[in-house]
Order: sequence, then structure tokens, then C-alpha cells
Amino acid sequence: MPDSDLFGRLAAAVTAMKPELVAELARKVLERGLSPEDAITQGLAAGVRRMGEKYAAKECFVPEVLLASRAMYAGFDILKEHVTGPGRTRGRVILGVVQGDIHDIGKNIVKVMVQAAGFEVIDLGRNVPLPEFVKAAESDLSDGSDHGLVLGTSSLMTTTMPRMGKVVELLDKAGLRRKVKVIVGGAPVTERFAQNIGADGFAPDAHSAVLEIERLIPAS
Ligand code: B1M
Repeated sequence: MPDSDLFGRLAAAVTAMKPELVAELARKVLERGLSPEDAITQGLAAGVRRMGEKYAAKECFVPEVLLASRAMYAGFDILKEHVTGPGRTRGRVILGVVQGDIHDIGKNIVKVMVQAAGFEVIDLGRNVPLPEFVKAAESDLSDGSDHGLVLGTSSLMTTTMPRMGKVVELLDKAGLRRKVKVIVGGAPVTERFAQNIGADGFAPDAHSAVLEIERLIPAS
């Protein structure tokens, strides 16, 4: 079976909500020495996105989307351990999904890729009260060290997206805006939206998130 077929089967197993099959295929990816990153983005994430299309077309309901998400994690938990990095810390990245939003699959993929690129990630989780982002930045900067700090917010819903702008405002009010670079992402987020709320960066996917963070924290 060609490698791309294996990724396609992974995506199909996620959409079919079959965690055991997803886990088996994830192990096959590793046995074959294929890229776990590609299996995550071209297999697992593609499967969840396909489920989203089905949901939008009213071909399935929320519980099925949830079961597909669980199936995706059955593979993700196996593959993420094998995403390797350069073994040195290049800077710190605070990540979280804004208050009111529990969609964290994309954020978790971004986290693994960013860690693999050598950044330390402080994961605040999902449904994060907005002041928590500021507190995390304050606490990180309190040691006075001069490492680069990026704060990344994720949002999957048009209803919660504006809260990303609120985080920028809160950082500004706390006098931290110049010390912290802000990056935003999530399916409905666009470059224009990022510019409008005063963010420093935007990324449409996990790979671009790494490139954007590398741009914001250049190697010293
Ligand atoms: Co729901 N959901 N959901 N959902 N869900 C969406 C987002 C929706 C678009 C579906 C639809 O209507 N077509 C819709 C939002 C509509 C809107 O905008 N207003 C929606 C809704 C309405 C809801 C509920 C309200 C449903 C209900 O209860 N009636 C509810 C909301 C609960 C809440 O948050 N308060 C809900 C619940 C759920 C589940 C729990 C069932 C599940 C989430 C499970 C979980 O995350 N733990 C779920 C899912 C899975 C989806 C869809 C189908 C898939 C999202 C996903 O995981 N995509 C989604 C439809 C869709 O997006 N097409 C949908 C795969 C993931 C890999 O992609 O997250 O885009 P993504 O991440 C990418 C990039 O965006 C980027 O990199 C990632 C990897 O490449 N990225 C970043 C993400 N964050 C980044 C941060 C960065 C940089 C890049 O820098 C910091």
C-alpha cells in the first residue's frame, strides 16, 4: 500500500469513528518509518475536517463529531510521542483556546508541532478565561530573562473569535504588549482579522504556525 493510501485510510478511520482501527493504522505508520507529522496533518486532521464537512452538510450530528474526535485522539496519542525536535529550547510559546470555545484538536496539533520545532509550550488548555492569558505572560516574564515569548490564541467559532482581540487589549492594558508577540489561528481566522485585532502573526495550519513563530522569535 502506498504511503499516501495509509494516510487516506487513517482519515477514513477517523471519519468512520473507529478508534481501534485508527490506533492500528497509526502504529503501522511508525512501523513503516513514515513521518508522524504527515500522518497527523494528512491523516488524522484531514479526517476530522471531513467530519466537519459532513456536519455542515447535516450528514451527521454533534455526538458523531465527538466520536470522530475521540478516534482521532486514539491515533494522535500514539503518533505525538514520535514527533521529534532539535533538543534545545528556542523560546517559549503560551497557547490556549479562548473562553467559551472547547475546540482544542487544532490547538493540540499546533502544540506538538511547535514543541517539535524546539519551543517550550505552556499549554493553558481550552475555554481559557481571558485574564489567564495575561497572567501566564506576566508570570513567564517575571524572571526577567530575555527569551522570546509568543502568546498564541486559538478559536474555532465566529462567536468566540472576537475574544482574541480582547486578549490583545488586555495585554496592552497590562503594559505587556511590546514584550509579547501575539499569534492567532483557527479555522475561521484570517490574516485580515489578525491584522484588525493588532496581532503580530497568523497561521492557517500547524506547519505555518511553526514558521510564523520562528519569524517572531528569530534564532539567536
Ligand atoms: Co464544533 N463547531 N461545536 N465541535 N466543530 C465547528 C467549529 C463548526 C464550524 C461546525 C459547523 O457548524 N460547520 C461550528 C462553529 C460555527 C461558528 O463559527 N459559530 C461548531 C459548533 C457550532 C459547535 C457547537 C456549538 C455545537 C453544539 O453544541 N450545538 C459546540 C461548541 C461547544 C463550545 O465550544 N462551546 C461544538 C462542539 C464540538 C465537539 C465537542 C463535538 C467537537 C470538538 C472536540 C474537540 O475539539 N475536543 C467539534 C468539532 C470536532 C468541530 C469540527 C467538526 C472540527 C474542528 C476540528 O477539530 N478541525 C468543526 C467544523 C470545522 O472546523 N470544519 C466544528 C480539525 C482541526 C485539525 O482543524 O481546529 O481548524 P482546526 O486547526 C487547524 C488550523 O485551524 C490551525 O492549525 C490547526 C492544525 O492544522 N490552528 C492554529 C488552530 N489553532 C491555531 C492556533 C494558531 C495557529 C494555527 O496559533 C495560536
